[in-house]
Amino acid sequence: MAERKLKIGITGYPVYGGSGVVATELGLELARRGHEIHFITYAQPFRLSRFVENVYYHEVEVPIYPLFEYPPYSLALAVEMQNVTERWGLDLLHVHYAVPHATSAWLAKELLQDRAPKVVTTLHGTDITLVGRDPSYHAITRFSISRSDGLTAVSSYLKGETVERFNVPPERIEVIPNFVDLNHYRRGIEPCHRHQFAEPTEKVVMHISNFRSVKRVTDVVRIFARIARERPARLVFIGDGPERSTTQQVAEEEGIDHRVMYMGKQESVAEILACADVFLLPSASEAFGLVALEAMSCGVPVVASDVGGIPEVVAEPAGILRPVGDVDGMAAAALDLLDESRWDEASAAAREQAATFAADIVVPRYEAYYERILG
Ligand code: GMT
Repeated sequence: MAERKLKIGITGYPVYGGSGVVATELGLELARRGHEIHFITYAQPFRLSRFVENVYYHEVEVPIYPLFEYPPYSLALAVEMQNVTERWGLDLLHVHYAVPHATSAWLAKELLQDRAPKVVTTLHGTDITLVGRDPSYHAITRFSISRSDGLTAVSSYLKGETVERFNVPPERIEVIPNFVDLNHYRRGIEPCHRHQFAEPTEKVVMHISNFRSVKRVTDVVRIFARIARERPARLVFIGDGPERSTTQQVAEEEGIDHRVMYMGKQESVAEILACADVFLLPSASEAFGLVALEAMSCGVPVVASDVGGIPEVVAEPAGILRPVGDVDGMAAAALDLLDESRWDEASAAAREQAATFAADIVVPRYEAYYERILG
């Protein structure tokens, strides 16, 4: 339990992506530790489907008007942050993903003046490496993060990118990695659905993503095709997005489409992940790779790109990293990990490595950081 109970407003993308998952899970963990949490977003966070003590949800309403081709969500969010802070006496606003949340938080502070709470912004990835660097957003993102009272990044890699591309002094950024609930993400949870995906003699290869080009999902298919040539296996995809049809096309070209299963978007992935034998993450860029951590927590060894923050999360013998695009190397690595002589050790190492990112270890680091910012 925390020593001082704080009132914290949390904003993130409620329905998509790892940054939204982290924002929601952090809020729930903090609430469990006795803090009062106010989610301020445009939709109910997708992992918040039941009543939880100490947790409140404030929906940001964005009125539409014929003049608005693009309704100004950032403004409506700033006003809701102001309202919630005034009404509930928030100590802190913690925003996840800088664009546009850090800007809305700065506006809320301006509106509140001497009643303003402290603002902490957590940088997650493309808010720095892609979207925030776009000339349309760079100046406002740089300004807004420089106005945040606290800045955290999910990996040392992302901190380095922020220092370099946004000219932020390194001492302004605290690296606090993402975390995982070891009790929820684990092997052996019932019911295990493995028989839904594969015959007992087949290996289950898995990938979860939003099928954006940065994930290189067609590499997943090509890696799998090479695995399937050597041993009986199935590929299970979870998630959906723009590259889905290209992926199906490549699976047909490789002659393995009958071995591929598309599960679409799933609210809860732990019980499916726990059925996997190896997880593939061949992304072009990844600030952290939360899904690799969740897989490892389920005792699933990972084959991933040696890029961005991934080496801070996945290390041998829990997984194997290969250069981006090295489809042959990743297939050989997956076959290595799937080998009966190696799998048990890799699986145990994956779980052990995931334990170093346990919520119980990481969440207190956020609490300590809040205390520092609040002075
Ligand atoms: O930046 C994105 O692509 C979106 C973001 C998200 O909301 O899923 O993903 C980033 O944040 C995750 C949670 O911290 C990280 O695990 C992902 O590695 C990171 N994605 C990228 O850097 C591409």
